[in-house]
Amino acid sequence: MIKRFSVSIEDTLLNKFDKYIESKGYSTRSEAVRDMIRDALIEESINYGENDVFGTITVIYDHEVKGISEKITHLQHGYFGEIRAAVHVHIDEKNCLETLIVHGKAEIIKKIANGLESIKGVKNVKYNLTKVEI
Ligand code: NI
Repeated sequence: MIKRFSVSIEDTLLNKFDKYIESKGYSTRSEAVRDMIRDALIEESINYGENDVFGTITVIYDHEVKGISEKITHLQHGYFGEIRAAVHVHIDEKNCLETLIVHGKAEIIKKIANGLESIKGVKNVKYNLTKVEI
């Protein structure tokens, strides 16, 4: 069931919002507001909820740093329950990119990302979490 509600908002803020949603390709404000509400609730649920989350962790590292590949593999084996898949791309002669597809408690996923980041030779780690439903 769809419900309607009205929102009071300053002119300038509404103008900025309209430009923003136009740049994102929304055809109505309602569509944009619904997506923003969903995003906010998912974000809240990821950070403070009890249920498992899905996500990716992307790592960029220099594979020429001594022992780095073993350290990364060792860390990943410690979380075999959470790491569902891994994709490895050789960026150039020395740099590698690895994306892990993960599933589990958000705090454990963040722990994996932090663990990877602390390995010497790892240049960048980014993670992205989401949920099936809110
Ligand atoms: Ni590689």
